[in-house]
Amino acid sequence: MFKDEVKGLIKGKSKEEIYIELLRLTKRMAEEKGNIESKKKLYYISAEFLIGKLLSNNLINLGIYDDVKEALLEEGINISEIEEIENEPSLGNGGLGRLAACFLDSIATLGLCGDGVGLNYHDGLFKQEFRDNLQKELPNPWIENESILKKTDISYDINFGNCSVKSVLYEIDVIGYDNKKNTLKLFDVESVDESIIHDDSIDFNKEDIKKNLTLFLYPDDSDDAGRLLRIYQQYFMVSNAAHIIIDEAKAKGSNLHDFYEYAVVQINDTHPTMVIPELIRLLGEQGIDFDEATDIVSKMCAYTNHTILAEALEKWPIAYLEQVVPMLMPIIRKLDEKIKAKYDDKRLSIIDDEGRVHMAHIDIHYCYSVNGVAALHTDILKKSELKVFADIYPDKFNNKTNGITFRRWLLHCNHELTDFITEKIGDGFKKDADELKKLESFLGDDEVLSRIDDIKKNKKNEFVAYIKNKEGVDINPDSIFDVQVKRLHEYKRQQMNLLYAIYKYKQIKAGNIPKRPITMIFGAKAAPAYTIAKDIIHAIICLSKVIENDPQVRDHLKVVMLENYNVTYAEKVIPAADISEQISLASKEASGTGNMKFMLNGAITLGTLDGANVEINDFVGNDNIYIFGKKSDEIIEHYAKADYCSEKIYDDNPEIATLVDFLVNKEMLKVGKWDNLSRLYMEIVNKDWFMALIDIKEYIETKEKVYADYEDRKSWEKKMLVNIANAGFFSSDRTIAQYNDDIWHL
Ligand code: H53
Repeated sequence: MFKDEVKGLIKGKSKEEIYIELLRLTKRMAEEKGNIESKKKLYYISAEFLIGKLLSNNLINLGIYDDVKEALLEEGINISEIEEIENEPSLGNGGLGRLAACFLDSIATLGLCGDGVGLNYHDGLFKQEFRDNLQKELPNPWIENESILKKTDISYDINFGNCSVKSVLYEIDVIGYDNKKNTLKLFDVESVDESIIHDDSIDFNKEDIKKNLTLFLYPDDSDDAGRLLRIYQQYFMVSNAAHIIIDEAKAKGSNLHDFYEYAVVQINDTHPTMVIPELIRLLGEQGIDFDEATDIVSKMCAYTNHTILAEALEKWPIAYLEQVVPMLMPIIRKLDEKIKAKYDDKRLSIIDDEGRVHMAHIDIHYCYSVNGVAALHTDILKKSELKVFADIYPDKFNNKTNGITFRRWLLHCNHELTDFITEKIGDGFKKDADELKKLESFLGDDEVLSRIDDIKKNKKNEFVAYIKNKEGVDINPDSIFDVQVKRLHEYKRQQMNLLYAIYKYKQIKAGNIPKRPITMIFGAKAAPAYTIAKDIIHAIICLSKVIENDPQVRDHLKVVMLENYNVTYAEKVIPAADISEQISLASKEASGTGNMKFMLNGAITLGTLDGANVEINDFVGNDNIYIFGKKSDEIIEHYAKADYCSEKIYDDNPEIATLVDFLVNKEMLKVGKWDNLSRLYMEIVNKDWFMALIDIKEYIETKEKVYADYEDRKSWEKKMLVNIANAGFFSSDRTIAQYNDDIWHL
């Protein structure tokens, strides 16, 4: 029936018109479903929402995907051709933003009343292109004439120290799987002006706040103007959020003295921290005195820490805040005075002796919950990184291990696997992910095992066709797909994987031909001002060229650097992966969520005992994961003692030195740039802040074992099945249920 309706809608239309018809259809149906309502509402504030394309996911959550797919097929159109037309929203960068998107999906699916609040970046995170084997950043305009955004008439006057802007609110439907909807609220400035950006560069006048405020996510902050712009963005985001939270609570009958019964705010990383003083300020305007306002706000705000990297724990100089948000400074000073009056430990202060405001300290003192995002991460927060705080607030600290939405990361991106699982254990797992465990009863069933393998082969073939079409790259579908896709950062150690690729190249040159060809796939964007990260990308691309030019090696080893890795690319490459690289320096990856997506799609993890890898290991057992490298305690000790010396490892281990030396050898310099390659070389030899060399030996040995084990197909297939069967815990439905039970109480 419904299929016929869809056929009527699309008959005789072009693909672009069909996309628009389906977009309108999903919007209509979402409207009919209506909003999830409750007295108390969650506001999930985040600088990033990496939502990915929405059409197919919305069709799945509305329960009409199969009908639409068939209706299209009957018109001779594959649904993937329509998916291609949608632009991927550019509202996020990495795990933080993708987590926010998965959470919104689960919140709606569980029928909890909760909206996301963020900014409507027009050019988003930059688009990555490779030119001369280097990353080039371009604007990434993604908003179409008719898009998923719905303009509202909600608007606020937002006042900064030296100017005012008018905001405008856009909304995106967040449709629960078989449930009603919530919204993602994205604030924009009315006066934003995309024309100040030129096509070929992301440079722009950073001082023209009225025009530039919502152009880019994470504008370059290597100068004062860039840093100030980030504060403008953050305040704009949270001031709008604070206004709308108050308005909605009042509309539901709150007298504001009972505000915390109407709203709970989840603060993600420190970017939204200013919501705390801003709410106190606005409550003051409504006649509530400082102490009561502080008490109310502290009862409704919760903070999630997503990293222990000092660089990501923001500390803003008072002078910056005085310039952009002078009205918040008296409040921040009072909040600080309360702490200083109570504790004489300087490490607990909000404002330090150098006149910097520690945003995370505001969160920890004035939120009622502080959580980490994986068991190990929370443990490190409590025992070392935030120990002084955990000691005074033992009850505030809690763990919420991250999760991923299975709607996108299984049902949408891997229909074959979804259907096969359904065939074997029914479709209960779609709502209760723990049911995947039932798959383990098939461990002895050869037919099931080969089907899992066939599905993987199909996904590899599909990926091969996709990348050929997109980038013109040829990949051997029979090779091992060894994949590391994530933000580029030294702590994630793409450079260590690169050193392995060099090792393998040299092995092949020496006549040690691998049993099966290997394809090493990288995908990563480097922050525009992060020089070494960009050098690592350059070196990976250069090595791929060196290999490509070498007839002795290229049939056995291929290195591919995906251009402009994003959610859409992830949805293609993750189901095709054999090996999931999760090789961060132990203690540094708060959780990771890519690791969970790979596991769910039957890739085997090669990783360190870091972040959620630890929990994956606990679930699948040592035989179904490859763990190597130093443990987090040891690494934390090295940092404490400052006794790590990469130069010593380099000097004492000629076999390691030759790998590093390769970076600046003749072949590499033929295709690459001396400045970049030599800088990376020097960095690794002299500094290696994230200790690639400490684990390289063990990494090489372990990876060799992984490749060898891959040849025992039956036992590998079992590993795949065990990984899929044990992925249930990593559903974001579980994570969100825990947030709700322990923190939000919606
Ligand atoms: O957040 C993810 C974690 C991951 C962590 C990531 C993250 C960002 O993407 C950006 C900033 C930040 O502080 C942390 O690196 O380990 O899984 C979601 O919690």
